[in-house]
Amino acid sequence: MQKKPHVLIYAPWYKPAMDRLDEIAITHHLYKARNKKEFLAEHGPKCSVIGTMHYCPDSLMEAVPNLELILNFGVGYDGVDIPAATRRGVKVVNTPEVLNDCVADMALSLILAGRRKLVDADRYIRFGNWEKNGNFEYVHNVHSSKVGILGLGRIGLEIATRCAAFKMDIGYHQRTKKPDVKFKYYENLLDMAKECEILVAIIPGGESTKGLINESIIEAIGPTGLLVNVARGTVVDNEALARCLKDGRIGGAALDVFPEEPKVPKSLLEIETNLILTPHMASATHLTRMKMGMILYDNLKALTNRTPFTTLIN
Ligand code: A2R
Repeated sequence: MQKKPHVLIYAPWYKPAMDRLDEIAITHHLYKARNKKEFLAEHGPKCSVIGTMHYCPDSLMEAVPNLELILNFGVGYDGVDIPAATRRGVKVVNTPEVLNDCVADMALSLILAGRRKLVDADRYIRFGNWEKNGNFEYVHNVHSSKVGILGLGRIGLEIATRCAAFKMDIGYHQRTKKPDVKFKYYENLLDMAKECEILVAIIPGGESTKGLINESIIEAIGPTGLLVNVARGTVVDNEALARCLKDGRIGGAALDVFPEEPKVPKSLLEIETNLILTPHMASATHLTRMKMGMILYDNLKALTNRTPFTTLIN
């Protein structure tokens, strides 16, 4: 019988899926340890795999000298030091595709809730304003509105399909024009922001996209516009967004991701209307999280069987 690999779990994921790893591996749960340094010193050297969610710096790889594989629960891997892994001959796998529909559903939920001001409307009733002040304010359409998708990749395309079903006018921006889609391509993000009423971000995080949605882009979305971020918190200049929301230079925003999760910038928390905040839950349904976990399970099995990894990044 083949020997089971030892896996260092840095950050836990969906438990029913993570528990399945115990069938084919011996897991060591670093996040549960009181003294992480001692735990790493004891278990690091016997592990050939690290399991994590979006994060694995070179220093963690250093503590696992026999490392062969990093299992990254999620499609985004901006927190995993890929160059360091490659330099060390370590393979990295992620969980693409199976979450496309879920993240797109969430993007649409945020578009609908943001445009129709569902969260503010709920508060309006709860604070007694309906009885006191009469009907809620008028809001903006979802249908017939112009949406600009920043990143028409796997998830972006699913968002576009849903926007089309809602009779929206669709455009997109990314670095390369897609030859096979009918949506309007904007070479320049600012031009798209000026023309659209809703801008949805669904691009990778990391240095190359940091602060891409800056104050000029936010202002260009405009006082009746909505920004939806289901990409990474770092993609938006959140301080600029808070300023623009405060003085009405942008109509609203709906954010599922933040630069230093689970912390949310104070400047955003202080804003009481026209801003919807959700705790990075776009792919967090039972079914999708199970599917994501099973991709990692299959890759771990591939390591033992010395067969090809299914979702190799490097
Ligand atoms: O730029 P392109 O032509 O490589 O298109 C990619 C686009 N993208 C960018 N667009 C504008 N400026 C950039 N600096 C930039 N970098 C990348 O993002 C591509 O169309 C899209 C990413 O698509 P996929 O690789 O298929 O990723 P997927 O599965 O849709 O996930 C997107 C992101 C993840 O990385 C997580 O951060 C987040 O959604 O959950």
